[in-house]
Amino acid sequence: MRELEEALAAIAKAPDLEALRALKARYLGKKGLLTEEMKALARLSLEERKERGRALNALKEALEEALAKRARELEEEALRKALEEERQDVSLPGVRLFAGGLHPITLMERELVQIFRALGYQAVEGPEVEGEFFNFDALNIPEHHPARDMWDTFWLEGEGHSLPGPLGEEVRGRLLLRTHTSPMQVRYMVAHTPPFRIVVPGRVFRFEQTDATHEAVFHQLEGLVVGEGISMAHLKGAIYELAQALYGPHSRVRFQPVYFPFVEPGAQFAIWWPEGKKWLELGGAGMVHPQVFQAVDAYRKTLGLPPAYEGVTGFAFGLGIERLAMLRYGIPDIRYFFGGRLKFLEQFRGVL
Ligand code: FA5
Repeated sequence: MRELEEALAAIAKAPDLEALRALKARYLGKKGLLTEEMKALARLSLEERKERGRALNALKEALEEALAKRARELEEEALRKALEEERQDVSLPGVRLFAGGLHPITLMERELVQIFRALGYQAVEGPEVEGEFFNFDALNIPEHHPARDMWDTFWLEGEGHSLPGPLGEEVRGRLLLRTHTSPMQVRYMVAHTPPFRIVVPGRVFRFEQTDATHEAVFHQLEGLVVGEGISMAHLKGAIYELAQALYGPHSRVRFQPVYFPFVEPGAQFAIWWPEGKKWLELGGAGMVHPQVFQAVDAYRKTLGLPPAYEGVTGFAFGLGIERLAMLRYGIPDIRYFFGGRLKFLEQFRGVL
């Protein structure tokens, strides 16, 4: 029975379940030692077989019991270890989940659009890559005219480009990144007949040095109202309503004459910010220049459309969205908006 003692000792010391399985196969498996012994019984006499058989059965039971015991021990040990290692401290503070947030410029843009929607304006958008004709020529800014220098331009390389016009027609010519949202005035007028009121939010580009209040990429909101009898008074009224909606009943508006080729008379306008006690220069405005209406009707003619802008007048304005957002959110430098710093952007996201 020395073999038995050895076997029991080996089982009791089996380091893991795999070693235990190997031991089981060695003693009790199909070709195991005990199985072989059992087979050998056949060669014994009846008397010997009985005795030896009983002993082997006892041995088998002892081995099975030892194997089961060791298996239980190993499983318990594994469980204990897992519990120890994978322990969770349920008293630790949880991880905060953040929802996405809208960019401050998007928030400001939406607020502005909402204000004008309430006044009956429709919001439309236009392409950022524009044709020279829509960004300049049709707006009464011919090539070589000094007024072009008002907008330092990013030109797309090469000649002979084409882009879709207001009605999807192909327009050939030099391409640029629009320097203002005003080209949408032309596109919209070509494709629609007055009366109408629109605002055009969008991104614009200027080949400019940046500083705390100037970016090369920024956003504007264009407004255009055309119809019979539209006057400068309507323009003042629109900007006044904007001031009231933004800064309440104590806000005021101010207009000063200024030159833009596509309006006559032209003005720059400012809104009184009661909280900060200062005037905010917001943008340019004026009455749509007759040359612009003529350029639009001439373009309509090339598309086979009848003239639509004889006998109407209109006003237009264009304001910078970043300047307003800087005040709204207390942002000291315009370059933070698109500097791509998470620390800045994270201030505008929601928390779940
Ligand atoms: C224009 O772009 C004209 N299209 C505005 C206009 C529309 C006049 C319709 C008449 C009728 P201006 O270049 O001044 O004008 O720009 C308008 C506003 O955009 C400025 O008042 C300012 O608020 C903002 N802006 C201009 N340049 C920058 C810049 N580099 N960075 C940030 N905001 C700017």
